[in-house]
Amino acid sequence: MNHKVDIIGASTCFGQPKLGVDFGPDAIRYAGLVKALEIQGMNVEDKGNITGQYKVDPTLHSAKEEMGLLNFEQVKDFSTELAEEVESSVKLGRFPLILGGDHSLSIGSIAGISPHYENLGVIWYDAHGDLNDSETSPSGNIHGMPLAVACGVGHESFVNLHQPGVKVKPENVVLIGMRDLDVGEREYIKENDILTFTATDVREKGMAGVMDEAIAYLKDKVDGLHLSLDVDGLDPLETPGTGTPVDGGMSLSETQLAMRMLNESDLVTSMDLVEVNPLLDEKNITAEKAVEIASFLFGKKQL
Ligand code: 5AB
Ligand code: MN
Ligand code: MN
Ligand code: MN
Repeated sequence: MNHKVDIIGASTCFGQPKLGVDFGPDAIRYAGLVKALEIQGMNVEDKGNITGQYKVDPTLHSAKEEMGLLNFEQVKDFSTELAEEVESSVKLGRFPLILGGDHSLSIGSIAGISPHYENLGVIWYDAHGDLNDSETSPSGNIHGMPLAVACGVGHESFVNLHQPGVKVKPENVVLIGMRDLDVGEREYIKENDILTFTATDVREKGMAGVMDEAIAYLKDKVDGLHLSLDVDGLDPLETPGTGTPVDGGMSLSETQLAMRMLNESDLVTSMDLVEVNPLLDEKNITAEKAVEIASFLFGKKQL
């Protein structure tokens, strides 16, 4: 594990209609992220927040739509700025830990990371596949599209953001925790044979079995591994402060185990920790759990 960690706050809420997720990075800081990582021996630099040039518009619910994409300009502008910040962190040999913010931010984070690898792997830990495009999306919300964009599907100014071309090959992607996939997403997963573990697969095989398979699948073919963790991958009883909760999710202890196994694999080179919305939370517990999850990825043990 790279011990040099850059914390990059991705203060955006334009990928979905609920206000407050742009405060996620600060909520995670207030829950003690920097100290928790320093205790694990990390050299942490907090780079502050990226906000993009657009002001958050409280009338977002009537957001402007362009070709089936809500807040298209804002997301594009934000992602471009984030990609630059993330790339400069990777260039310095540091581990970018990107705090969200809604999941559309991964358009920018992955665009900044992927130029540094021949074969970037991605683990998408989420209730959702985030594999929609403007045609398959039931909502027009771009936070349901970033993984499709990374795989080269979607509006060309997203697909070619920061650097032209496909950022991640579908065969280098593993989905974990899936339990709310749209029709078009299921088709995309089948057509591209993406290694997928649903929430019930996790029940059946156990998290250790799932992570063993995921790590074995990725380890010899990728030269970098990006973990994109949406807190709605966990059950809403664990992480209520998120915009699109889905019942039947992973527990904190299953997630801790997954993070411990990833730490031991020594494969992970960057992470998004996203969809924490303090306005929907109870006493900041979702941000506290986000800190716990990151701590386990960076080596925290219970004994
Ligand atoms: B999240 C849905 N598939 O596209 C859509 O939270 C939900 O980043 C997307 O995973 C959820 O609107 C996006 C119905
Ligand atoms: Mn999700
Ligand atoms: Mn997501
Ligand atoms: Mn969500």
